[in-house]
Amino acid sequence: MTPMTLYVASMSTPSRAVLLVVRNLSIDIEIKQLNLLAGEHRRSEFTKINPRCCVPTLVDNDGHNDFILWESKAIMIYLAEKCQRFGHSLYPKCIKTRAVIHQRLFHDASELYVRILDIANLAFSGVNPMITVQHKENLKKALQILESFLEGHDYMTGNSITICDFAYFASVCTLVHFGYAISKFPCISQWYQRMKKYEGIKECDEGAQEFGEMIKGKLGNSFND
Ligand SMILES: N[C@@H](CCC(=O)N[C@@H](CS)C(=O)NCC(=O)O)C(=O)O
Repeated sequence: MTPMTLYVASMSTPSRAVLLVVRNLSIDIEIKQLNLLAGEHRRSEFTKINPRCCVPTLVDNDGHNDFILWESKAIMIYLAEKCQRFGHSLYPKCIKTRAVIHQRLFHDASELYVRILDIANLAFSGVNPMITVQHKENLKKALQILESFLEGHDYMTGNSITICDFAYFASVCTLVHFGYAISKFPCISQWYQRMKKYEGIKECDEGAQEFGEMIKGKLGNSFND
C-alpha cells in the first residue's frame, strides 16, 4: 500500500466520518490533526495542498505524484474502493446498492449536515444567540428521513452496515453533543446504540463532545428550552 496522509480536525464532523471508515477498514494511514481555531488550515503548507483550506483532505502518494482529494464523501468512497478487502460490505459492488449509498451520502451532505452547520454558524453569530422553532423544525424534518430509512432495517441502507452509516453517525453524534434529544426517534436511537460496537466510535464521540461543549457554551438556549 502506498503512503497516505489524512488531514483532519477532531471537532470536524466530516473529518470524523472519514476517520470511522479508516478505523473500520483498518487502513494504514498517517493522520495529521489541524487546529482550525488556531488557523492551521490557512497556513501555506496546507493551502498548497488544498486551496479550499478544509478538512478532511487526503493525500495519496503513488511513489511519484500526490493524488489529493477533499470532500469527505468523495474520500470515504475512494478509501472504500481502494482499501476494502474481499468479504467487507461497507461499499458493495451492486450498482443499485451503491446508488442508494450515494443518495444517502448526498442527503447527509446537503440536508442534515447543513442543519448542523446552521446551528454551528448560529453559535458564532453574536452574543448568546437563540435556537429558534425553525431550527428545530428543520432538524426534525431531516431526522424524520433517517428514521424512515431505519424502519424495519438495522442500518441506513438495509441490514448491512455501509459507509453511509458512518457519515450519518458522525452527524447524529454531533447533534447529540449539541444537546439534541434523539430519543424522539426510536429507530435512530436503537441504531445509534447498535453503531457503538464499531471501531473508532469513541474517537468520534470525543471529538463531537469537544465541539458540542464549545457550541453549547455560546448559545443562549438549548434544544430543550
Ligand atoms: N463538504 C465538506 C465540508 C468540509 C468543511 O467545511 N470542513 C470544515 C471543518 S468541519 C473546515 O475545514 N472548515 C475550515 C474552513 O472552511 O475554513 C466535506 O464534507 O468535506
